[in-house]
Amino acid sequence: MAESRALQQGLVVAGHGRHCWVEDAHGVRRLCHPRGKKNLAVVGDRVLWQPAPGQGQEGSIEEVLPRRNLLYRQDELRSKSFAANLDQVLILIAAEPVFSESQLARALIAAEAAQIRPLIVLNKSDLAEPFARAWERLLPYRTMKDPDAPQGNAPRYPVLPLSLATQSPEVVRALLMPYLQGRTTLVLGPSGAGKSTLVNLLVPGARALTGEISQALNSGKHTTTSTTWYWVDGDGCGDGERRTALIDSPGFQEFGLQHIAPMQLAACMPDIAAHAGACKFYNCTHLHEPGCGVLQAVGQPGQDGISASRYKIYKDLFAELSRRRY
Ligand SMILES: Nc1nc2c(ncn2[C@@H]2O[C@H](COP(=O)(O)OP(=O)(O)OP(=O)(O)O)[C@@H](O)[C@H]2O)c(=O)[nH]1
Ligand SMILES: [Mg+2]
Ligand SMILES: [Zn+2]
Repeated sequence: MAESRALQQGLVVAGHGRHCWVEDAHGVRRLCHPRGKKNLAVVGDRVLWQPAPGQGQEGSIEEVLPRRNLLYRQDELRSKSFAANLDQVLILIAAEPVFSESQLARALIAAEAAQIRPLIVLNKSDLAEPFARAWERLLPYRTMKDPDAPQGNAPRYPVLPLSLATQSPEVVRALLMPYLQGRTTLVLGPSGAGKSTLVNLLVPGARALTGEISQALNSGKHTTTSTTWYWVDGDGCGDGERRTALIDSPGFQEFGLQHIAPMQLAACMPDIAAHAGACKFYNCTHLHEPGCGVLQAVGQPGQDGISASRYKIYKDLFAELSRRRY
């Protein structure tokens, strides 16, 4: 009895209310219940668990192991964790429904704050006109430079066009696998962008519910209702090779950033940060100060300027994050 109930390491692959599905070293998944309030785990967490006595396949989570990172949003009233221990977040938006630039910017800021690298994919390029408009709106993101890159000219965020409805799985794989291979990637984006369609395409047998199916079943607006981990390379993997994983998530509408201090904002927006060094005052808020390098760069033509829409997002967010708490 003692041996069979020994603690084992597992990976949280899906959430289910307070409970979650944990995958063991053999790839077997079982429903586990958290012991106490402290052990609330999220997808991507490594946990220590043990089988529950006399309950067949179920188990209990005894400990959540320390996280490398956690991507979450903090709305006015609640905090929502997306997933933990990520290498990357793939922000999937589409030509239709028209994406909100503010939501895109917020997702990028949350990723930067958690030190998780983002990748932007614009889906539904088969819808030519709305796609052209969306691609144009992404110009500031396509041209944003990486202040950390040695050359100084590398883009901060890869921005890729895609048409999951019309491109073959081979074409999609050729385009995306260089970014996904050997990494754990959370697929994040608004409802209807095609997140589950992408997972189904890259993970044969995933059978994640997609829009058409939910419409047929007459269910609500959000097709995916819980976050789920998928292995992209099947069960077998080469010795020592890191496996590729994709995490499907429900579409988001709200994206609160209450966990970020207003003065931290500029550092999480690379196009703003690039000009903050030129400000006269070290504690410049970039809102009204004389000699502000950021204000000077707003609306400047050319690739080094800050677009008016990005600066407005900065200003509005600064006000929103200053209003909160205390
Ligand atoms: N025209 C077009 N439609 C697409 C494309 N990719 C996906 N779709 C459709 O978009 C709809 C939504 O796709 P889903 O994969 O369910 O979207 P989702 O992002 O998972 O949505 P939620 O689960 O609600 O967050 C479905 O009807 C898809 O068939 C595309 O490239 N072009
Ligand atoms: Mg979905
Ligand atoms: Zn300034």
